[in-house]
Amino acid sequence: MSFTLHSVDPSGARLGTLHLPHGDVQTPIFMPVGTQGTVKTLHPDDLHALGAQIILGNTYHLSLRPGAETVRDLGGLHTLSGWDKPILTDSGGFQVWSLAKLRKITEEGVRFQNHIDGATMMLTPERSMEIQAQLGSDIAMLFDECPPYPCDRRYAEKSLGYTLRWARRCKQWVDENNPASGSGRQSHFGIVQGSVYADLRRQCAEELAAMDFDGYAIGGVSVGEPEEEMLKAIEHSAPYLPADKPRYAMGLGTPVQLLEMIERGVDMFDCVMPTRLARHGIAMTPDGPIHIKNKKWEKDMRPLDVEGHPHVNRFSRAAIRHFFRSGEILALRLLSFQNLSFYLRLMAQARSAIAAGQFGSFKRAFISRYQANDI
Ligand code: PRF
Repeated sequence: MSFTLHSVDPSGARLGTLHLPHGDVQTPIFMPVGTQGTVKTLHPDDLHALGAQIILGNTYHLSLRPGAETVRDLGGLHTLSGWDKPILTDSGGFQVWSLAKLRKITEEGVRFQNHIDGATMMLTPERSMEIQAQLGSDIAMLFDECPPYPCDRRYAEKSLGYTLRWARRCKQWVDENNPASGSGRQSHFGIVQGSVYADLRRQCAEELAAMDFDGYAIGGVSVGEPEEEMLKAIEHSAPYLPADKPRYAMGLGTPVQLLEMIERGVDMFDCVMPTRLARHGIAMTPDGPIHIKNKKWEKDMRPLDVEGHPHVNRFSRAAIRHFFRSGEILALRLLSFQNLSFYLRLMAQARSAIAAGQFGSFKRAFISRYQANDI
């Protein structure tokens, strides 16, 4: 993998290209979440039509079902998912944290009862890297420990110790077992933790940078903290990461938060929000969210978003409301399509604005329209 940084806008926003085994990715980029090998309700051809460049898969879910060895034997995650462009896989620790029961963290790794049949399992840094190698993703995330919010200083230090020592073990596993070089090589991203503590964030960023990974993520954000803390966590991490490597803020956020992060030098994002809100009947548009169940759309012949995709816009708000209220799957599909299309367009617009050196004015214009609430 390599990363080309084309330009940095006066605001700090970066324009780049990631070169990965399954293709190039223009950054800043949003990665639709395909936890189980599918982006919920969408066909890979839909993702192509939306302009998706890279999607995300999950170690935790896929290793439980159908199993990492099974995915490997079925030709890898690209074959299973029918998606031939880049895939990034998360390492599993965060999903264990949010989904599994009876978690116990030790130096060795995390022991837990899985959320499917309650069986006791163990995920370690080595096993996470092995699973991700079997899945065959373009980018594998290191196995980290995400502390909760709020988190006292003592626990944050202890947790950071795990994240840093586990990063070394991940690197060692990769050096010993995954020596393939050249353009088909899997890339590995370190994850900055450290909770709300500026010095811990900096220490983590610097130690990971010294270990020389292909890219770096900022983790432990969007875990219930106020937005101000989230932005501070980025500000306390990003400046200590190498400028010539990609940066990824994990598991966030709202459209406005994405623009704030881009301005702070972040290049990559993922979030379940667009697809999850779709399943709750919320369409995201440049004029703000539309609650499609609302009676006020009952006879509204307009499309959701005049700038949106023709796929969605052949249906009126009234029709989508009817489908949603009737429990029709098409409604979930159309809203998912709309929301991901909106997020991906936002990233494309951000890239154009950065290329023109006008990210700051683009961001202000986007926010004032998005928040005006005059749908
Ligand atoms: N670590 C990992 N995955 C994640 C997170 C993290 O901290 C987050 C936190 N927002 C989302 N996904 N490995």
